[in-house]
Amino acid sequence: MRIESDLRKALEEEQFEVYYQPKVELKTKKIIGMEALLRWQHPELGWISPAEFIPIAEENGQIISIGEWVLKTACLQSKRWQHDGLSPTNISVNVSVRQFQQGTLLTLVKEALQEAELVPSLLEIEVTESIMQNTKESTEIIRGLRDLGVQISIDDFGTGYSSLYIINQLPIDTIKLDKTFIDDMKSVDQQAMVRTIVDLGMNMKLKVVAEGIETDYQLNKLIEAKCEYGQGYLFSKAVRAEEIENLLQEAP
Ligand code: G
Ligand code: G
Ligand code: NA
Ligand code: MN
Repeated sequence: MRIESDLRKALEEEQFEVYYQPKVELKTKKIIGMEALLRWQHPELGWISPAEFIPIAEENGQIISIGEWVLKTACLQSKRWQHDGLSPTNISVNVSVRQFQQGTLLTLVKEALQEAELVPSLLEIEVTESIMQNTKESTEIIRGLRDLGVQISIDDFGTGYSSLYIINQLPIDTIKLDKTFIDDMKSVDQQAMVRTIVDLGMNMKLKVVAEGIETDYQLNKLIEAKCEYGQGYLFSKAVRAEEIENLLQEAP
């Protein structure tokens, strides 16, 4: 398959770029962090969505080298923003189950932090509930990351089978309320669901970040539900690092 074979060249030929999507405090719209999101510009096919090529890279193992590159690039970028005098913000990086299973994640994270001379608490690792396929190993790795001082966030929260188990058993910092809950905020049932998850998060002393906020209506309903943080096109899509500098300088 074309994409699979071309993926092999993408790293060495520098076709990847890391984009950043701001994460904001909902009440003030103040930027409190960024999510690193990988982008691939194929020389002939143009932009290919990570939703398309990440699963392939997970399947054939290339996610290991790609993931390493994303993590190091994001850490170095975060440090560069600090050098440029922008106030430090938390940076989150998505990590696949496959990277968890590979056994070198802790070493890699340590290396990335050292290379960038980044304060560990500024790095957040985003994982999905599917890491629970390997409960014991995953729990150990998450503990190890926490011991380094790195933060852990559960992506697409509420869509997997083990949401409550995760909240109860893992030392995590943040849950990211999946976009599917936000899409349908006109429904009273969905509003109840969102309020309940936000309460659960608060009671467990977790940060709750709503994903995929696109309208003022959704924003207001989330604020009513006491959700404190969010991401979405209403604030900004994922943009290149240079554009983030403008956003941070404009910031109140
Ligand atoms: O940014 P976008 O909505 O196109 O991302 C599509 C999917 O690809 C999302 O599920 C997102 O989490 C995933 N993704 C984006 N960048 C990375 C990355 O660097 N590593 C991993 N593992 N997944 C990523
Ligand atoms: O799986 P993960 O949550 O990491 O994926 C995030 C994906 O959602 C990225 O591809 C990102 O570009 C996309 N995204 C972020 N904000 C919005 C939004 O407001 N609307 C839509 N449709 N997608 C969004
Ligand atoms: Na997400
Ligand atoms: Mn994510």
